[in-house]
Amino acid sequence: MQKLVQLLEFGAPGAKSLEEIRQQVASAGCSSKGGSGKSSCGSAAGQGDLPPEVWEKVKNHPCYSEQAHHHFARMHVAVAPACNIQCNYCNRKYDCANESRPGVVSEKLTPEQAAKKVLAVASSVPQMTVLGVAGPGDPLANPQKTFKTFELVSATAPDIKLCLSTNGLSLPDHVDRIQAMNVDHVTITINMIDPEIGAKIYPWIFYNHRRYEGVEASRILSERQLLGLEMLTARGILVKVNSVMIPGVNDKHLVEVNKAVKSRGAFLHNIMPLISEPEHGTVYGLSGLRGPSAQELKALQDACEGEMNMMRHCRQCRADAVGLLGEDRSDEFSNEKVAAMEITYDLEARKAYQAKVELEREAIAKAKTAELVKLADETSAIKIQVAIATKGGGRVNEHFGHAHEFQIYEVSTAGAKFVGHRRVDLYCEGGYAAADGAATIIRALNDCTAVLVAKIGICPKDALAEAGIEAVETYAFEFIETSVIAYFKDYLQRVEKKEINHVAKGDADIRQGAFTEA
Ligand code: CLF
Ligand code: SF4
Repeated sequence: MQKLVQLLEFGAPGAKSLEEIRQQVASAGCSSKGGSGKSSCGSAAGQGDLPPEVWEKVKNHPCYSEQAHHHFARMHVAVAPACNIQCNYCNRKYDCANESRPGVVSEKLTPEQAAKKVLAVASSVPQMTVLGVAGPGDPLANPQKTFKTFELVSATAPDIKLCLSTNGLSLPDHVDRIQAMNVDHVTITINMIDPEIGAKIYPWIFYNHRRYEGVEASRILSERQLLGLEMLTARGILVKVNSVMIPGVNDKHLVEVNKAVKSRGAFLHNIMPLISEPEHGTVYGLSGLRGPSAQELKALQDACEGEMNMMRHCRQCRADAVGLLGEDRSDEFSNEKVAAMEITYDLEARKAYQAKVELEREAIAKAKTAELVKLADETSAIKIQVAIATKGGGRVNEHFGHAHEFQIYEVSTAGAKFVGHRRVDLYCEGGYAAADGAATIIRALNDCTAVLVAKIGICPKDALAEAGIEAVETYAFEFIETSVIAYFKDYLQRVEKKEINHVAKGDADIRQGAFTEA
């Protein structure tokens, strides 16, 4: 293992890319003794924008740092099945919608199973830096299981950050324990501060051994959420607030929620789109309430951004998600597979991987600054959105046909900014183009001027061009933000020379429905 540490720290011939390093750590980390023998088991603020002690807490957390989400992964363990409230966007046979997309949890875990799974993942996925408990119910409605899991993990894998997500009803009762367990990151889902609006979201809560309904239930919930938020921030614990944007119910009200949570010290606000389909069996799904469009969501996030940092890279993960945000490797770590693994937890190798990522991030920041200088003389008021096919690492490195999602950047003469992502169905299924593949992707990217890809075939390229989206391979394997800025500079020049017309784009779809097999 010493050799591996040296390799990670100093590089070695033929093993220079992070991808190669990841693979080497994976193959050295753990193995499966399954029947087939050994197998692999495996926000926009940056360093200068935050106080050093805060940067230390967020720099490797994929949800709290937009930069980090290109490089670092999280995992959830489904140890918390019960819930103490009912949300109209949740059907308990699906994941908690506070922190997840609607897909069933494959397996519920005991704390002991969860701790073993964490070690297995950490041993083979060096990018995994955060353990979150996010359901499938509410972690603090299952405090014994949640805290036992944290206790076991911090004893065996002390470098892993602990994170939890709660509806907040029980939060004030557990703040001291959260602090004592060094849980530095807590998410509270706050969808309203007005109980009248709350009554349209929460039919009931169960509190102090009794059930409350209507406005009274939401008044208690809101008071407990805001009290919990104040108690956490007073202790220096970073709090992210998640809000589900429910058109016609709380969409306009969320600006008020944003002000209220900011004034109480929340670090980050994550406004997520309602996911609502009849097949989910939720009250909203069955009543036909729709989720917001991409531009409706963005307009609300933009309206709140002057107030505080907005998270725009949330993937509404499953309560048993494993991997980079946007990928799901939970299948590789089922109870059965984890039980058969030989686990070697190598803290030094993990640290070395993280140090290597730091160097890559510095290179990305330097390249971005250099590219931005080239825009210094531009005065155009044009602003466009560019979609990126990426599989991580902050590079344009995914083929169009293999992309499960596209990252969306807004770019103007002020620079490039991550503004969201779009989940899509794969264009290529088993080597063949999906029947309606290009059409659904075009609907998801309809507000974008271009898509930057590692590679794309002629058919989808032509279909995109017909829809007014330029597919560009020029920046294959380059850094994303540098590429977006370079593309924009070129775009402005072509508009100026009248080679192309700048056209304002329309709205786009946010993918609804369950991604149970992403
Ligand atoms: Fe999990 Fe949530 Fe912690 Fe992240 S997820 S408990 S803060 S480690 Fe992240 Fe997933 Fe969005 Fe949650 S992308 S659903 S915000
Ligand atoms: Fe569902 Fe989570 Fe709401 Fe509980 S808090 S009802 S699990 S979305």
